[in-house]
Amino acid sequence: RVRCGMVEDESVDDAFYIRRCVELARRAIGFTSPNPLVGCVIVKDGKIVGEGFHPKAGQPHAEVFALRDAGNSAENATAYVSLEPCNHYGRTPPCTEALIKAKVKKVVVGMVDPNPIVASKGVARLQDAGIVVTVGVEEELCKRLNEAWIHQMLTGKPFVTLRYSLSVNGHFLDQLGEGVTEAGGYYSKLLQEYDAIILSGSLSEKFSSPTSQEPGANQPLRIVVANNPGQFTSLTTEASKTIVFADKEIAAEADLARKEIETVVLDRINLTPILEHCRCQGLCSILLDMRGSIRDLEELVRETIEQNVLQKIVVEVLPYWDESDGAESLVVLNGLVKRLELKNLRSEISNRSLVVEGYLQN
Ligand code: AOF
Ligand code: ZN
Repeated sequence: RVRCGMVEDESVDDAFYIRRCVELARRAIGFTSPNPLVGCVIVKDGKIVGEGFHPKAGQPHAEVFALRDAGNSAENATAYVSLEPCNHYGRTPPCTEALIKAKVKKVVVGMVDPNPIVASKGVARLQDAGIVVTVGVEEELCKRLNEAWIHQMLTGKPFVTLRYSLSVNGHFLDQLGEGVTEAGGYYSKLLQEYDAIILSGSLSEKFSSPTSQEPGANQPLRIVVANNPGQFTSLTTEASKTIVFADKEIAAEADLARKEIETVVLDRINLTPILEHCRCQGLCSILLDMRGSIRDLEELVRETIEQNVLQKIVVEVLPYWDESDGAESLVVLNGLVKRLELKNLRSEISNRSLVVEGYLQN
């Protein structure tokens, strides 16, 4: 376990410790939903004496693990938490009471908890108990850590991200199998962050296995959309659960009832029942992956934009000029929207590709 050594000026280093909290929280990526990722460190005399993170919904919160780790050293120490400590009895008891009982003298909070049952009540409870509280340190980083959870908490709707890969001449490349998973690669890491992934049912078997390769990764639920007659592949794998949304024709043609694949048959594939399924299952984040034939998912992409439920776009540009047979361009989505401006852009360059991501809202 990593311990960070002596730090001379504690007040200047609040940001440093909150960044450490975020680092710890990230260890549970893919496992905490529908709860957020949270990390906590306990610092005394410029030294970390306890660390913890929230491992899974139903299990103790980050603060409890960090306090346990610190033991008696928590007395008169400062607790750093990436998310405001909770003040409610949920699946677990309130963290505010645990911090008060441990006699910490100060709490530094990355961001206020948007959950209406917490929403600043945790801060107020700590202050009432005489604890000094600082709120809003490395706030943007903490918000990004839980962007999907925050969105779902504030809107009651899942966070939807659209993803695709392009050649340098603007053709979709996923049907060629580019951007497939590799441990440490952006796609493998991305998959880990989502509760569900929506895929076309007409992917060839060769490219049909979008599985995160990160060690011990939790795999997203695979939502297969089957609306293209004659091309349906079931995408069954041992690694992750699959549910198929099929239109009537495909369901009959592929004889899905007999194949023991969980299937929802719709007159026509559309976004609403898919999002509703995710909401009912407590799935907070969905990756709409335009892998395979873009035409299969075109309608869904249109609907996400028309219904204003698309939050984020992730585009991978691969270093190829590609004019091979069947190469398709973004033209299929023409006329969808005049102009969309992505905000809060981020990019990542590897030797294989350039990944650009941005948000539709601020
Ligand atoms: C924290 N630290 O590590 C987490 C918090 O059902 P429960 O008891 O797990 O409560 C879930 C809510 O508690 C969750 O929606 C969020 O508001 C907060 N999560 N809070 O102080 C943590 N995981
Ligand atoms: Zn808590």
